[in-house]
This record gives sequence, structure tokens and C-alpha cells, in this order.
Amino acid sequence: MRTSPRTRPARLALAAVATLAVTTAASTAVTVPAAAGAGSGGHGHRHGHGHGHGHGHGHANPSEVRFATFNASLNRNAAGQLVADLSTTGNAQAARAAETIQRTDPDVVLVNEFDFVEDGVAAELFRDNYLAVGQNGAAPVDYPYYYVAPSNTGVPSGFDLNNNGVVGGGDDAFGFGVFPGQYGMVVYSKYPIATDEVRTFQEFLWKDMPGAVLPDDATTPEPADWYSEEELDVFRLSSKSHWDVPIEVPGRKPVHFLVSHPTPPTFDGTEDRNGRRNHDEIRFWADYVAGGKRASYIYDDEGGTGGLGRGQDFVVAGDQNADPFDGDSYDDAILQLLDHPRVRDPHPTSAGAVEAATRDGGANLTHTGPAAEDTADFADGAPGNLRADYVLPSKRLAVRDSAVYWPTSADPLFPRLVGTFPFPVSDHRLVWVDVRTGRAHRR
Ligand SMILES: [Ca+2]
Ligand SMILES: [Ca+2]
Ligand SMILES: [Ca+2]
Ligand SMILES: [Ca+2]
Repeated sequence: MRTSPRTRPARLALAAVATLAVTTAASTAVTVPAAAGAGSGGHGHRHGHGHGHGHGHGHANPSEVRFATFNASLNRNAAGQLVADLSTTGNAQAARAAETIQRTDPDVVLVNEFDFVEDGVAAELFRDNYLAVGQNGAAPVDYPYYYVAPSNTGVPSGFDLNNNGVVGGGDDAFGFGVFPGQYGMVVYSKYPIATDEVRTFQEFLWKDMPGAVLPDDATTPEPADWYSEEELDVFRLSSKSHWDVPIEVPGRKPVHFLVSHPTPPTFDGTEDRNGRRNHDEIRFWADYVAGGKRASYIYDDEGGTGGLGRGQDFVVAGDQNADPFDGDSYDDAILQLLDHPRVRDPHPTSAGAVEAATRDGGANLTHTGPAAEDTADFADGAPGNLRADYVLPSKRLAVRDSAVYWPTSADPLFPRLVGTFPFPVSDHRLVWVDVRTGRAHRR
């Protein structure tokens, strides 16, 4: 549904066209056990002590796992800046992003808008210099495992994808970005990641999705021809990447953490190329968790095919850039997941979002979706505050609790961790869901 005019949220500055660095050869993904060894050495210690969850959630019972998603705005304007910022402990925004994660203490967290840097350099700097250091009295949080891999953002396509007559710039990259890896993502975990079984879908081509809602150039009679055949032969569905990251909680069935960050459905024209891509980026996981025939068209970057099996547990997470009621989505894109027979929507809420909608006014006053479920504080002319960030477990997993970390202005942490525009950390709020995972032997 399209209930507001197509305007640009303030957060993504479509700045002057920057020169794109040429990306180097395809790089490999990185997952890293913390210290040396197979990664089992530290577990007894971690589980025995824990750090104490702020919500009565502890490590004594590893069957209950807190999954989170957080668009932390840890992207920067040029390659190298994030590494420079994270190389010291003094970056205020990174410290506040880390404190947000420490206060909510997820066991597994996806961080969106985290520039990709080869060899996990940025991921390790944020972990070691910020997450592992107590911020403003919050307890440090220990993530022995993480996963990062390349992103399509800022990687030059060599084609004029936005049809403005010129090749180059962020809009002609495989995903919007002014340098390779800008707006990437990273997964941190307290539990081992089955590195060998991670699947990435960075290079899956949009045209290979049956019934893809490809955009049309209205000035020609041919349908669905915004992108030429030559462009469709290289056009990747994922604006960043899609990763299936299996999390291995000891004694429990693996949980497939399905993460992505579909493009905002804006920054385009009446052809709605970004709205349509957003829709199909969300559809990818809907088909993937359906499995069977519906997922048979899917192939990963290693050539493996198909989706999840019937008995496999999962949690879909990420900034989906799609609200079920308001904003600019193409054809109710997020309902593909929220109404999916295998997906559970825990409907996380916050009091801060309700306060923000009232305080901000504007488009928020005409929204039909519940303000309590908003997760992003966008510009209030349009689109207003939206539910954009999701943690959606399989229906097979029991949900114990959930929330959006969005305290009200009465909370002493509000000015530092939430605030009002311009935000001290991010325009998005962290969302977490506690699920009870399945026993390892269950079939
Ligand atoms: Ca162009
Ligand atoms: Ca046409
Ligand atoms: Ca707002
Ligand atoms: Ca809203």
C-alpha cells in the first residue's frame, strides 16, 4: 500500500556523486572463533557467569536465546573512515551503539549499516574496542563469534542502472553506496556459527526469481524493460546480501539466522525500481523458508540450490525497509513474511515509539499502523515513523518475550541512546525477541 508521497527519508543523504573505487577481486567471507582453538574453551566460562541480562534472561538456560536486529548507522562517508573511527575507543556514536547492545544484551545480533571491510577488520575493532568495553556503566558484552561477507553496495555495475544517461555513482552500483561495502552488515554471536554451512546469496540474479516484479520503462511498449537484457544478466537481487547463518547453541537444534537489508522503496521514480526490488528481496526469504518447490529456483554463491527443509528452525532478521500499514512499500511487501504460514510475528513494542509519534506529529498523525510497533524515527513530513526492523522466528519456536528498545524521554538513557533528530546513534531502534530453541534430537 502506498499511503504517503514518495519522498526521501532524511537519513540517506544522496550526496554528490562520488567516484567509485574499483572493487578488488571477490573476497571471502570471514567467521572467526574468538581466541585460538575450536572455540569451545570459553563456553563453560561464559555460560557459567554470563553478564546478567537486563530482562531476567540468563545463560543458565541456553535453550532460550535472544535474537536482535539493530540498524546502528555505523556506515561512514568514505572507505577507511569506519576503521579509523573504531581503531580508538573514543568515537561517541560507536560507543553509544555499543551501549545500546550492552543494555539489551542479545545472544545473537545483526547490525545493519556497518561498512564491510575485508578480513573482518571493522567487525573485530567494534567488538574489541567497544562491545567488550563497558560503556557508561553498562556491562561489557562478549561475542566470541561473528560473521561478515561482502556487500553489493557501492560495487560498480558498469551499467546506467538509474537511466540518467551516465554510468557511475552510487545509483549505478549493484546496491546503492558510494564505495564498495558501504551500508554492509555483521552478525555477532555468543554461540558458535556453523561457518561451513553458511550460505550467501550476494550474486543471485533478480531475473532468476520466477515472477520477479521487474520495473518497466513507461516510455517503451515492451513490458518490464527498465533494465536492459544486458543489465538483467548481471543485476543482483540483493541490494546488500542475503545470508543464512546457522547458529549452534550447545545441545539445541541449529537456528538459521536469515539476515538481509532490502533497499528502501524510495529514491526512484514512477517505475518504482527500488520499491519492486524491496518487495522481491523480502520475497526471497518468504520462498526460502517455505522450502520445497517454492524455493527450488534459489541458488547460493557456491552453487547450492533450494531453501530450508521442513524441520529446520530459523529467525529472519533485519531492517526490511517495509511497514505493514504505512510508508512506500510495493504491494504490501512485508506481509509476505508477516502472513507467512511458517513465520511468527511477535509484535514487539515500545513506549518510546508511542511518545515519539505524538511528539513528531506530521505524517504520524495519519498513520494506520500502531505507533507502538514503530522501530524507526523517520522524517515526519513523509514517511513518518515506521515499523522497519524485524525479528521473525519460525512458528516452531516459542516466543518468550520481545521488545523494541525505545525508552521514553523520561528515561535517563534517552538523551544518549535515543534522542531526537539529529540522533545520537541511529534513526532505527534495536528490536529483540527471546525464543526457546528446539532440542538437538528433535525431528
Ligand atoms: Ca546512471
Ligand atoms: Ca516499457
Ligand atoms: Ca520522526
Ligand atoms: Ca508509524
